[in-house]
Amino acid sequence: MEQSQKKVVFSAIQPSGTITLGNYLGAIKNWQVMQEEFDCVYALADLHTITVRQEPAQMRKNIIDAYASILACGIDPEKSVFFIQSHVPAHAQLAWVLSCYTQFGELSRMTQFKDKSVKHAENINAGLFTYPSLMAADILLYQADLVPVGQDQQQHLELTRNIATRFNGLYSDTFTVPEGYYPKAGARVMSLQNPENKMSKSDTNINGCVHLLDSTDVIIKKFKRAVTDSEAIVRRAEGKDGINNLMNIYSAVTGLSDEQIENEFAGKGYGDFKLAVGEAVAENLRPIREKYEALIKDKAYLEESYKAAAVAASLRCRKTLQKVMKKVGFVF
Ligand code: ATP
Ligand code: LTN
Repeated sequence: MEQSQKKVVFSAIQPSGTITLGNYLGAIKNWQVMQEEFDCVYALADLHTITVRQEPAQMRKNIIDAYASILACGIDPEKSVFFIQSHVPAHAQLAWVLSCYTQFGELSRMTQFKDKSVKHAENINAGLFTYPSLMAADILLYQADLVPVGQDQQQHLELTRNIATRFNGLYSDTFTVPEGYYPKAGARVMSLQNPENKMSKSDTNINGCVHLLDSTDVIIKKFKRAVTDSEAIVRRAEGKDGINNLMNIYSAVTGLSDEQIENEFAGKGYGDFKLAVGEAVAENLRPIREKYEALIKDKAYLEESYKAAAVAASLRCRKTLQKVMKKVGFVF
């Protein structure tokens, strides 16, 4: 097999619900661009998903839906390896080892852990706490150079870099220390209803979150209801969280700069702007939705794709896992 000189990219997304506009603009859109230039490995992080209690039948549906949605976004199995994390046991194996090289204090500082502990106070399980060690294993298994993620994952990525550096220091060079890769526009898409919070799959206010598979009508309605402010001038400024968010989204889907957007809507009200953003987003997502509708009917193709990808991913990470086990002192 040709082992290319291209940089290795790794990223993953949890199949914890239907994919959102935030996931698309903050992550998947970049995945698609990067596969043209880099050696890309992408995963559905289903092991991470059970850190929050899931209903089994719904979880199975979410995994297949997310797999088909991401293919529909243009992730091409001929260009990238796109697999399901639980199909490659090396992830759980390396995660255990790395959890012994991750400090309690480091994990305690993770804001995602703190946030999710508040949100799921009835189930603050050990997996939720050691989540970043599994994420580090995902990335380090493939010797990734670049990890495209939204800004909310920056802290986990820094921890991954610390774990890799620590391990390399103890046992000589073993892991590539990865760099985060953050998209400019769309890095942090906020809720349309509470623009100080990020748009999230698990948002309880359905109007706050645009899903990848929402119909054109639903998308436009959600944007029409987006929370703004009382100034009625389309411009980026501190304290205008709602408008800033809409400008980010509009810029991410149209490629326009802030200045161009401000000029386009000079003298117009928020109603016009919200409609324009809704229409632009709906138009952007329409081909994805159409492709998804076709893919989700073809279960045989989906199964064939994720099975082949699991074999490819397993082969790629075998050497790194072996190297780690040997260095630590396990007997072969
Ligand atoms: P959950 O609600 O279950 O926490 P989520 O919607 O926050 O899920 P993740 O699966 O945690 O999504 O994230 C997948 C990818 O999408 C990550 O790279 C993350 O940084 C990115 N992402 C998630 N939400 C946003 C957002 N609002 N804006 C930009 N990027 C995002
Ligand atoms: N924790 C990430 C999903 C994720 C990931 C990864 C991202 C799991 N493993 C490895 C990048 C690299 C999230 O919740 N967004």
